[in-house]
Amino acid sequence: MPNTSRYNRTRVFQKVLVANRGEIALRVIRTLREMGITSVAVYSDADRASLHVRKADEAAHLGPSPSSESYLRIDKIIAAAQRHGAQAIHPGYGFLSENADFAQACEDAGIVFIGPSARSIRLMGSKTGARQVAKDGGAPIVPGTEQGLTSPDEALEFARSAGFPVMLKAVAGGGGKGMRRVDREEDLRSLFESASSEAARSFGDGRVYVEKLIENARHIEIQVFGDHHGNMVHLGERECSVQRRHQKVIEESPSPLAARIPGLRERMGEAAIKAARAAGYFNAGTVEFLADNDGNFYFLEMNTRLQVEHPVTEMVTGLDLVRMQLDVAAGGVLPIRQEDVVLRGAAIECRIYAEDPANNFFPSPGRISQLAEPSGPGVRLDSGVFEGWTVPMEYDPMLAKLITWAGNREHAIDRMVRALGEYHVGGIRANLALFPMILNSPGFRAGDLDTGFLDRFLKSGIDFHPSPPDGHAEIAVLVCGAAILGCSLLSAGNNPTSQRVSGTSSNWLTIGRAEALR
Ligand code: MV4
Repeated sequence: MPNTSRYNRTRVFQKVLVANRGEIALRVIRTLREMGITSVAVYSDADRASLHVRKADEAAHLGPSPSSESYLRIDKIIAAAQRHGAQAIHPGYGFLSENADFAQACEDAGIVFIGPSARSIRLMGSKTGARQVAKDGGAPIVPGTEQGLTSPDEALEFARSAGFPVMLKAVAGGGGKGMRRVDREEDLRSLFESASSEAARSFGDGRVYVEKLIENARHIEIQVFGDHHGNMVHLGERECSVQRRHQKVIEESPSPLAARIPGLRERMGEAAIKAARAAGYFNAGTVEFLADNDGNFYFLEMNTRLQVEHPVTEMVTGLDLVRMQLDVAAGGVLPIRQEDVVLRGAAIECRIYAEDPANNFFPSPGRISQLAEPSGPGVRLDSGVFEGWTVPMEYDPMLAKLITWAGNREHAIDRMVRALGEYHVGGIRANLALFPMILNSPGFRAGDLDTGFLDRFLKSGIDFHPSPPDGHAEIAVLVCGAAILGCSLLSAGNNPTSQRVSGTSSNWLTIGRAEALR
């Protein structure tokens, strides 16, 4: 019989192991169910009663709660896949998802790793290697060195010719670790040493390189997708500038900058494809850029996994990225060409963390005694929790992602504020109250974002909307909340007078403080 599948798969998976936990494990399990593929969950002691274990068809116990003894154990995960007869492993994000040795171990065991090749992961895992690959492929990179430096003198030589400020970065880096801004020549040596020793501690690799510092940039990333037959598309951009300490808080697609700069998406998309192609890339990947308001952009790094924020891309493209990952990993041809990719409307994602914004974002694990979840038009909730469940302290404190879609950005934001109003988490602290303040700030509404946006917002609140728009009196209360929240972060609770900036107090904060003192 002729193969009439438009995906033209050369093999089909009957059973797939999901090497992850929480909301992303559930996300993958849901698509497996839709595709008629049997799912195998894995879990640690702390996750015995977790949702991903309950929702999977089968489950394999890995070991004790620490990730190092469970979700990071390559040997145990491969053994579980073999025991259960899984033909493929989906790594999710975090844990082993960008571990080239894991991808290689899967291949060696005859199991399909649902992601790029071990070689692509390894190439992009070195930040200088990634810069080299991107540059050779023809993507613009930040001026800097493509090799690790052997001494601070080499950094000084670059800084003198390129001009200060510069950024020292770890070759093995990521997430801001081993990264130092250098403004003055006299600081370079000591900052070089501290960057190098932090890199050695964090990555077991103390090598450092240097780049020109790009000031007040946006973090915009391009979703790319390749198959094993040389086809590659990009699925537009995500604006991820709203972040704190290298942890993203709000993401959206399209980027407000793309509406202002005609052709930006196409130029960034083409650059992303060039970088990915140069790495021989296939499956889902994300190319990160720093971009300025003039439409200049520079390759930063490539994430060789499905990302936390992939749902905003799914909402505007109408695609299921996990289904595409599975089809492509099974040898299928990409179901779309570039001209088929259309971004429709706008989507926003808020990351809901078990942490207390009124108490310096202190983690707040514990039992969820009450849970009310939002729904309705244009609302998607990717959650890994349920009422009565205890959030373990061993792992990332992200509880859920709330995503809204609407015909345009303004409506998507309105919808997000509405959905957040339906959301209640009791028993533990969550960062829910933070979002309406950010979302309703004039800066966010105007799309005037850069990677310093959230820090400035949390610090001041003073710059934010002195005169709320007509008919939105409640925004004034939220503004006060931002000012108070900002001051409470600055004062770290030591200066009671500084918390009363506007003369009013915010109710949620008062309640939050009382509960925090219990
Ligand atoms: C930069 C930069 C400015 N100039 N590189 C932060 C984490 C790492 N992935 C790269 N990062 C940055 N690299 C140069 N040459 C500013 C940042 C940066 C940043 C980047 C993306 C998202 C958030 C950020 C927050 C602070 C700094």
